[in-house]
Amino acid sequence: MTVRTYSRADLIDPLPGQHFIDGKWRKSAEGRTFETIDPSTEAVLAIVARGDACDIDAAVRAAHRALHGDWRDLSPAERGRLLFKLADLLEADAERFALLETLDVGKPVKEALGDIRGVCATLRYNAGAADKMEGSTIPLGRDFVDFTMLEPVGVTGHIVPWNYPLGMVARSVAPALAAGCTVVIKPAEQSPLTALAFAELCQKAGLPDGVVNVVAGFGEDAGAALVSHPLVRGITFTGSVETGRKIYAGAAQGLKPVVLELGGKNPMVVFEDADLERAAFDALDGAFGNSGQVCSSSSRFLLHRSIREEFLDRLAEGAARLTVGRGLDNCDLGPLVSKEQHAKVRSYIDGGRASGATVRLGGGRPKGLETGYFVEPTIFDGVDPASTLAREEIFGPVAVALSFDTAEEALAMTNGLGFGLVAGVYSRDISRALTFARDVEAGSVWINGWFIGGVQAPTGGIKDSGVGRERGLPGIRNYLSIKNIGIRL
Ligand code: TXE
Repeated sequence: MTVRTYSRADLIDPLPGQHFIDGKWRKSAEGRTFETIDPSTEAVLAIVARGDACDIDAAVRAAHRALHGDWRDLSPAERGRLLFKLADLLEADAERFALLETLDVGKPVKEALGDIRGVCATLRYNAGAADKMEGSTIPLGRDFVDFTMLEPVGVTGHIVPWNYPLGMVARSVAPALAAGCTVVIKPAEQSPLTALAFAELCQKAGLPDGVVNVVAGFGEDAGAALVSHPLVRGITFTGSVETGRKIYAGAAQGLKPVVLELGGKNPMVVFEDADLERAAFDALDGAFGNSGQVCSSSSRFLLHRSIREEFLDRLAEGAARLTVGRGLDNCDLGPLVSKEQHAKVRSYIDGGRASGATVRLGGGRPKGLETGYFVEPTIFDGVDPASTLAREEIFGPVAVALSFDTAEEALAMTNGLGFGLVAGVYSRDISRALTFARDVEAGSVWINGWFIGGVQAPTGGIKDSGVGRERGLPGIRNYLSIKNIGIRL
């Protein structure tokens, strides 16, 4: 797909910077706004309505009305058809959405286009599954008929992060809609634009007013109000562990089910018999793709001591070739999303140096990029496994290398953290790889590849990395409630 040139004004001006509630653009009840920043230039990109509990209440009530309106009367297949149509409209408008994403979060346009294609795939998967979610019959004996009906859980709240702004919206909203729920989305304050544009597109696709609502704003006011609203019957959140704990606690008060996808510190374990060319190639995208702002990034390299130098040489050679620049230019890595994220990553790099780890590559601001939240692809070697560099989620383009001698040691290092999102293993010995996969504490295990998966494959974490699974059919079941019906004959 080639990128036609839109001016900034073409992209930003048609969006009124208001919430999308009940099929209409609406200012905040209190008239408050906030600025969204272009992380490539640090300049204000757009002024957006800042929602609070009043706006959330209006959105949730609209969603609640829609739940009991025309939407309820559509058959699952008809809901699916609307989602297919939405995917077609988005595909036709992919370039605009990708450019908006690039301006808002800085990612290279080619990546943003990939994200939008991923959103189309997500919509289509869930569209196709809408009329295939079946209940079951329960064998109670000759004198009874007992069966289950699946019903939408109700209005669901979706609190999304900024690393894949529309991708994260679609990941939970598409299955919720396929299940027949109505939704209120709270995009991240760093990246509200594509979610707002998407809500308008939902209306164009024919989804009834109030089925998809978006309230822009901050976590502590709009996000928390969504979690505690009594008419919201389920919460899906992707973000930090700290905020995930707050959301879980808030949802518990209202006894609401949650899906939480939190952080990771995902080990790529490379054994001495691995295909090193493959592993180092995957590691480039794994560690530096989306500037490392990926929950499932390969953020810890556990390298068998005998191949460690060769692996790191290959990785450093590839990373040195990555171009860093503004997302609208044809670069490999864009800036980090925000000043705060930039400061966080910088402090990990400084702390890593101070802890005695060796900077094998990068560690600074790329030359010629004096403004914008840029960080060079960075590789740390000689890292103390007990250091924060080795244990905490950095969420930036920072690869951290540790060594091991035995499989037991690699497993202990892998399972020794609170996180349990993804673990990867590279070995030509399938028995060794599968033994590792069996014993590792993670929601996903990838063998001889990284970022293996897609909309069909469930994803999610254990331990501090989260609760529940998204994608695939389990992703739709999150939004369906089981009703059991028993009949005495
Ligand atoms: O996350 P938050 P932040 C990790 C990553 C990053 C760190 C901080 O390590 O450096 O989190 O990022 C909303 N009630 N991930 O501060 O706070 C908020 O408005 C309800 C990993 O951006 O988790 C936003 O919409 N909502 C991650 C969303 O939560 C609240 C992706 C995420 O914000 C809230 C992003 C509250 N009290 C960051 N407080 C991943 N797993 O992919 C905030 N929010």
